[in-house]
Amino acid sequence: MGNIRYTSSGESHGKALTGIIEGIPAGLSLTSDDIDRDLKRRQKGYGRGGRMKIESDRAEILSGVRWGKTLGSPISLLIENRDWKNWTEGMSVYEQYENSIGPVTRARPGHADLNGAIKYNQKDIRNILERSSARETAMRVAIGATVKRFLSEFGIKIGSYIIEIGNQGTEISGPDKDGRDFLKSFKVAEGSPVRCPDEKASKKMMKLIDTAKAEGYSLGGVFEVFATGLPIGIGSHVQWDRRLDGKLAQALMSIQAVKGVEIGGGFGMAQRPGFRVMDEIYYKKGRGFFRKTNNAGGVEGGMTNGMPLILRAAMKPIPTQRNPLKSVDIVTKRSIRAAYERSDVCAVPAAGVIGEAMAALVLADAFLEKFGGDSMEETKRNYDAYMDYVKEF
Ligand code: EPS
Repeated sequence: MGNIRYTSSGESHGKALTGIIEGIPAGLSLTSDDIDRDLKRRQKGYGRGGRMKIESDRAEILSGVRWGKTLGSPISLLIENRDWKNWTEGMSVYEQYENSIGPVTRARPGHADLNGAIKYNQKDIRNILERSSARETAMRVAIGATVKRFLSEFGIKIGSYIIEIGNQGTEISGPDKDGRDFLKSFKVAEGSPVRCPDEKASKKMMKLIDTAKAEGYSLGGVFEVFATGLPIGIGSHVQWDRRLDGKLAQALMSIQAVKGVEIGGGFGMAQRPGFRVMDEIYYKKGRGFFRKTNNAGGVEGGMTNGMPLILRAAMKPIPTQRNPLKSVDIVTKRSIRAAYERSDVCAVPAAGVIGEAMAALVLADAFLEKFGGDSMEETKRNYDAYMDYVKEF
């Protein structure tokens, strides 16, 4: 990282989330509508809890854009937390409200609660859970939407869909033959309440979520993120921290509750003989080099190979559950049941949208490492020249 830099701040029930992204060249058309579209997508999804009925996320662009175009300067964004109005005292920055609500002392297994409380020396777990909460991913999605806008200028499209919830999967997954229609799957998934491209499986997934909700437990699942239109040669083999697959894995792993990441054929490839794993190379005049399979998921040697990028991430069930698990009160040290106020039953559909944002940030950073440019014109000039060169190679 370094070509695109970004950071965010904000507590889950604080006043707002803020974010800054720097490195997008000058002259890119950008409006808050581009961002709000993805924010809305992240909020949807069957299985979300009461909080999403309160929030209606919108991003305000505070800087870095003039008359609808980026300036090349840092872009800062603000997303208000509507729930803040219920927490003005409990989450106040002023000390006079210190005793307005009691402390959270019952750590939830699987959450940041216990480790965070010990590490930061906090006897009120709220001081940890407010930031570890997946609420902050709203800002990741907003920041990610700005770079998706940038990448789209170069024909790069990024999307996601859900391929598993609990033990319910769909056949529409995994690497496939040349020409697999990612965009079509994406379009179908966008119309599904669980963001799954398979209508039959969608219904079964929803049923599973209904059962989990009724019985008071949470569910995980697997989402797939794809990117099409990537040129050959984004990322590099020359140093461990320039390998694109490594960066993508880290980016997806950083999403709350993600416990596994695969690229292309992923874990399944370990069981197959080599001749059933490698994507053989072909050449045709006019078309250039091409592959008939995509087990590599679009990355070989830490670089894009011109095939669609395919990433999968496995999300564990959300730790907060209506039927709380056994835990210990961090103050009294007595055995108790973990804390529960409200929660989502399943947030895998939302995690897919977050995965798109994280992948887009890695890709935009590596893209700018390759092509550079302080203005869109400059980046496009560099990109076009390289694409002409690749055609001639
Ligand atoms: C979250 C717990 C829930 C989720 C939240 C993530 O929030 P609350 O504690 O306010 O009910 O709704 O997700 C969001 C607020 C969001 O915008 O995605 C958690 O503990 O991670």
